Amino acid sequence: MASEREVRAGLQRAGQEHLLRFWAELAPGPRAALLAELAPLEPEALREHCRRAAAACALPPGPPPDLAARLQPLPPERLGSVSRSDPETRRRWEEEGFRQIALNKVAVLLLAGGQGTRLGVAYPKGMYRVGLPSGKTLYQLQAERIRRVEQLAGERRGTRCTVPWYIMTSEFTLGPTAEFFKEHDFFHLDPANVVMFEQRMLPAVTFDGKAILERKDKVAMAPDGNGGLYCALADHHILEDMERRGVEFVHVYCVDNILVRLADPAFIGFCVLRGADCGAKVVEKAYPEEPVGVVCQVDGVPQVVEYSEISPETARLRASDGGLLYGAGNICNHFFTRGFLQMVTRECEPLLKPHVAVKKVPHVDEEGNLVKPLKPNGIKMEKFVFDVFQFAKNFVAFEVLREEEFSPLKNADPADRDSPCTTRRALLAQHYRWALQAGARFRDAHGAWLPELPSLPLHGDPPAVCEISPLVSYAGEGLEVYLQGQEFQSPLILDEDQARVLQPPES
Ligand code: UD2
Repeated sequence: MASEREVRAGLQRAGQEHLLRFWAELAPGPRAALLAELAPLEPEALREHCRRAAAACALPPGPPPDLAARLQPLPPERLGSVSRSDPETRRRWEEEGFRQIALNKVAVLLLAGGQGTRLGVAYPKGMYRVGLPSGKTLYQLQAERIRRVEQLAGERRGTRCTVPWYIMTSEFTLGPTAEFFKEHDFFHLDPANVVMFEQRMLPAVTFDGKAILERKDKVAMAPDGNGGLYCALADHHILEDMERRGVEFVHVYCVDNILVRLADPAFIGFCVLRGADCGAKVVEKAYPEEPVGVVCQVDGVPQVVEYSEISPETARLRASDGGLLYGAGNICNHFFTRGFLQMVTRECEPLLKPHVAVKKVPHVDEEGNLVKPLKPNGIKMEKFVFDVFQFAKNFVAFEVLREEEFSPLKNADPADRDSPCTTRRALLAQHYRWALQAGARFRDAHGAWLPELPSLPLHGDPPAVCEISPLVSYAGEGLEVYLQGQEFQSPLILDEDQARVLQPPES
């Protein structure tokens, strides 16, 4: 453990000695905690971090003035599309994806270090229950999709296979996430195949480049963004772990999309058959201001322009067919080859430019009083996971259907978008569609038939409550055996292990 003197010398070099200004009044415990927090901050990097934050803040707000002129939509040859391809092509993609999974060459990597500020819960988002009849959390749904995709791949190829689950956490999420997995027996996954690792934290900085003290004995730290992935991969030797397991392809995804298809065979297969080193799933943006990045080209190079960094005028531009010109919405589902990740972590990570977010950061004033600012007073710097797309040799995008694959949980109820209510509805509507497609019919409590496709409303509650365990079906497959030609009354829960069909008792 570094001594006070060493830490103080480092802080002096970084121009941040004020972080020790309450040292004299701290008890031994808080002193040790503060030293432990400060010791890993390398002086030159800290100085540079604070300098960059202040410099970025001095720039005028909004996107660079010339950005619009440098943007272009992604050329069509880089884009695959589920809805615009024929069944045979889709089958080939899927087949290839399953083949790679069965060969144990595919891993999934969850980005779960975020603080979930908008949702406003004090625990990691993956532990959230959106109110499904089964009471499942986002983590449980994801774990069960991993088990099911392993099973499907194994059955096709007559083998047993594993999709390792890497989970990037942060200081905020590691403890509770690890605890939650233990409590739930890793959702029946082998713990040896669930690898949690922690991303770095960075200090929040004032507009004049000083790191902020949140308490007398604590620096205001925040995770370094989901692009902190690349440092974290190197810090924890994760790529070496992948290599030992023979993993060649990694599906990286964010925690909050209730419909996420882990290790999606179609996406993996498409990327592999295209020889891509890097890929992104996209959906058509629902409306110009939707908070998703836009997959496009900047100066001819594939990139994502984040929703916070595109001007409203550019976001509203229309193409000749009437759709949004920049309509390829990033859903934070990425494909990387291990080789690409290796190259990025070794060579390109330092080139990633941090993004600036101006926030209200609680802090202590000169006298040591706690202050909850009413207006933004600090800068948080984050790297973005997709900023490595620019280094790809062969980047592809894969367009999927929103109603099948994207419904993120961002806001607390009663927000009208991306809330527990909208995500629950999206999942239940999907399962209702799957059940109808498999030949089920539903009656309401009075015995009247409920509507069938295609008269289903796109928004609002589905006519019947129907929840299908991911252990029974990953993407709507295999349901005929339980549902074909059968009548059900809402709610219908198609349960896992024994594939039980749970029905309310006859009244
Ligand atoms: C993300 C995408 C956005 C769009 C949207 C779709 C980024 C930078 N932006 O925006 O383009 O695809 O999702 O829902 O990817 N996280 C960490 N560490 C951090 C910060 C975040 O692991 O330091 C994780 C977080 O736990 C989550 C994911 O990254 O799983 C996305 O983070 P977010 O919810 O803050 O991103 P959002 O919605 O602004």
